[in-house]
Amino acid sequence: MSYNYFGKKILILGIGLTGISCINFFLKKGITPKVIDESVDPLHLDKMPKNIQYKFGTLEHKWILESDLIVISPGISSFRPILIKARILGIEIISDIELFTREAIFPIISITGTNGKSTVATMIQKIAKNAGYNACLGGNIGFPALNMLNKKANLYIIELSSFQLENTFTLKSKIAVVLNISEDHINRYPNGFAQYKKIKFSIYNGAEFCIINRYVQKKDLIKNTFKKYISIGTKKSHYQIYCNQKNAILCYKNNHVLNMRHTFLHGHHNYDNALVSLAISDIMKFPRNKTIDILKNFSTLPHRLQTIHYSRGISWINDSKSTNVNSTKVALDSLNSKGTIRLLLGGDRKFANFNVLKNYFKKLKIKIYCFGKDRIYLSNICKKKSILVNTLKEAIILISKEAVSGDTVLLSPGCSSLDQFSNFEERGNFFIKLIKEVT
Ligand code: UMA
Repeated sequence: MSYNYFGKKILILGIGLTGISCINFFLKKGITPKVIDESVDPLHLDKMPKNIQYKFGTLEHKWILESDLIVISPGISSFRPILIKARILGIEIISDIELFTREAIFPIISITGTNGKSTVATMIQKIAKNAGYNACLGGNIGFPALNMLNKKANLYIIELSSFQLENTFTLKSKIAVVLNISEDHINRYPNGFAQYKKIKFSIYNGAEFCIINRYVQKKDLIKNTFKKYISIGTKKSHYQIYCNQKNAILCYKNNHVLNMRHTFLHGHHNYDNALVSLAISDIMKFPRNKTIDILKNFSTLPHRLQTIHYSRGISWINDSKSTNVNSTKVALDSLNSKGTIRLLLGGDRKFANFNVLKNYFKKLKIKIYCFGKDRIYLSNICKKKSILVNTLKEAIILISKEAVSGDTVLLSPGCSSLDQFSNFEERGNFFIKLIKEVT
C-alpha cells in the first residue's frame, strides 16, 4: 500500500533526533510539516531545516486540533489529554517507526525488550554484515529509523522502545523478538505494567517469524496468532542454554553450537543475548560459521557492565545503561566480588518498585550509595546498608576513601539519568572521568 501525504496538514511533535528525521523525511517528499516542541530552546534546534513553521514552549492545542496527521516523538506521552482528544476527533497520530515501516522495502528484524536490545541489535548487524548483507541498524539505539531509508541497505535491524511501538500500527517484521520484560517506564502508562507489556508484545503483530523466550508468559501472548514461532530458553525450546557452574553451552535442538567459554560474553543475560542472535541468524539462513565468528569476538557495548579500571585490588565497573531495576539485578547476578560491592544506585526511578532488590541486598556483602532525585526512596530499600548522598561525584569521593582491596565499585543506577544528566552516556562518561581523578 502506498501512502500519500500530499494535501495533509502534518504536525511533528518534538524536535529531537526523531523530529528532525521526520521533518527531513517530509521535506524530501516536497511536503513542509509544522513543528511543536515544549522546550523554549530545544536541544537540536540547530539541526532544524529553514522555513519550518514552529511553536516552542507549549503544546499548541489549536495546531494539534487542526492537523490531519501528527507524528509524535517517543519522549512525548501519547496519553496527554490533548492528544487523546485529537484521537477521538479522528486525527491520526503515529510514530516515526510507522512512517518508516510504510516505506521500507527490505526485510525488517525488530527487537524489543526491557534490557539487552542494543546489544542484540548490534550483534545481529555485525553477523548480517559478516554474512554479506548491507545491514542497517536504527531506532531506539540512537539513529532514527527514517534515516536508514537514506542508506544503502538490503536489511533493516530496528531496536524498538515501548514508546515507539505505542504509535506503530502496520509494522510487518521478517523477525520480531521481545527479549525479556520487566517493570520499566511505569510513569508513562496510566494502566501500569500490563499496558507496558501489551505494547511491547505488539511487536509480534504482522511478523513472519516470532521469537518467543522463556521470560514471556504464554498467557500474555494468547491473543497473538503467530505465523511461525521459534522458542528459546527452556529445555523444551528450539534453542537452549545448558548451564552448570563452569560452563554455558548454546544449543539448537539439543545439539551443541557454542561454548560460551570461547567468547568474551559473561553472565546469563549475555548468554540469552547470544542465543537470540543465533536464532535470528539461523532464520535468516546466515552461514553458521559467520555467526559463530562474530559471537566469539563480540565484547559488551560501552556503559554495559564494562570494567573501566582495576587498581589496588579494586574493580570499577560502569553499567550506566542500567536504567531500570531489573538491569541492576542482572548486574549484581553477574558479579563475582570477593570483597564489598559498592553499588551506586540513583536517578529517577520512573515510579518503579525496587522491592525486588530487597533480598539481594540482604544477602550480599554490599554498601549502597544512593544519589539523585529518588535517593531517599532507594535508601529505604535496605536502610542499614545504604548511604545518602546528593550526587554521583559525592559518592565517588566517599568510595575512594572507603574501598579496600577485593571490593567492586559498580555504577548500575537502575534509574533514568535525566534528573542530573542528559543521558546514560553522559552519566557513564562522568563516572569514568571521576574514576581517573580519584584512583
Ligand atoms: N519534548 C517535548 N515534550 C515532552 C518530552 C519531550 O516537547 O513531553 C521535546 C523535547 O524538548 C525535545 C524533544 O521532544 O526537544 C526530544 O524528543 P525525544 O525525547 O523523543 O528524543 P529524541 O531525541 O527524538 O530521541 C528519541 C529516543 N528518546 C526517547 O525515547 C526518550 C531515543 O532513545 C532514540 O535513540 C531516538 O529517538 C532515535 O530513535 C533514547 C532513550 O532514552 C536512547 N530511549 C528510552 C530507553 O531506551 O529507555 C525509551
